Amino acid sequence: MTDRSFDEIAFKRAGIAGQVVFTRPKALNALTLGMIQALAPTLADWAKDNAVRQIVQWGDGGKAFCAGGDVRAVCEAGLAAKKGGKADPLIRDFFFEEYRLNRQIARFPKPIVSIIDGITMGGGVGLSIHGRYRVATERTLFAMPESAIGLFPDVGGGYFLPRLKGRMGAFLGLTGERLKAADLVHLGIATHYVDSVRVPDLIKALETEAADVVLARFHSDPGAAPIVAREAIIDRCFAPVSVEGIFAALDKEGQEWTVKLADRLRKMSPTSLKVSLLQIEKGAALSIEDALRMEFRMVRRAMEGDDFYEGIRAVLIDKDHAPKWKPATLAEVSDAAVQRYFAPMPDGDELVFVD
Ligand code: QUE
Repeated sequence: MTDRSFDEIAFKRAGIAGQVVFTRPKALNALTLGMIQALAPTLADWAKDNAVRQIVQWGDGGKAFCAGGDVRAVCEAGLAAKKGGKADPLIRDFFFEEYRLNRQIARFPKPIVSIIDGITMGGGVGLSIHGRYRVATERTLFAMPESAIGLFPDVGGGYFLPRLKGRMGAFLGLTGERLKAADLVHLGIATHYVDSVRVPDLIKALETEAADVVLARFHSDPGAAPIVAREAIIDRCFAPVSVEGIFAALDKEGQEWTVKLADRLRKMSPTSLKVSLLQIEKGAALSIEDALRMEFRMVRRAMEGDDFYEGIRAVLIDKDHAPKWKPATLAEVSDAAVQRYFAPMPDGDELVFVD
């Protein structure tokens, strides 16, 4: 019944497991609206199906779990609409459906095991972080890189980032820092570590045995976490409540690492940095639903601006990595412009959840 195949995602009931495979390896399994629209109803079926005790999801191709949302398609739709064509529903629907799926995963009544073997960024983080278990391997590369494309750490970043220890969430959300397995286990982002050669056996075991038991048996030590040596500096430098304050703190620190980090941050969208920092501050007190509702307001404002399209052009289309942000400096990003991202849209369109 729930064995369904689409060209970008596949589902299989195997023993006590519902299996989800992302099958767009050439696009690093970046999440399309079609994948979201196939996954959401399948999860809803599995939630009610007593034969399904747990969910396991992974990516095809050995390179990525899921590299993000298919933001290139959203960008193209947005640009066409800006050129005077009619508004493409994809711009709104992609994020609407994606964030609802993030919440469905967060509230899912059965364990979800995400095998984050390879690139796990942006939208791929949203598919995995809200579930019960994340298994990292030696190939895992995890990041919330949206500030580089004029966006902000969405898919529930407003919920999970402020819940990481110290100021780690602000650091990850603003810089897009890429983390490997040992750091992920240390921070609690990954719940387990398994060498990638053992992943097929792990998936097999999850067909017959409860996830907690299987994972405890397969887990091994990922080694020392390099981030530990930097936690104190990160907590100091990302404590300020303003982006200008963060730059001042990094400059004051004056180490080779903080100088490089500040240089990297200066290449990010100034609007994204300010909006993201406020998102993470506000999100600390929000439920997952309220955080996602906030992010849906934010993303619709981002689609009205210029930085998202310029970021996609610079990073994914022309690949010159030289975006021309508007505004180009932090000083030009007014408080009013930042606040607008958090206000309801005049059309009254809000993210709504259905059970
Ligand atoms: C920042 C991002 C994303 C990114 C690169 C960034 C992102 C995203 C992709 C991506 C990667 C591979 C694909 C694809 C998109 O790259 O969110 O379609 O095949 O999805 O610097 O936020």
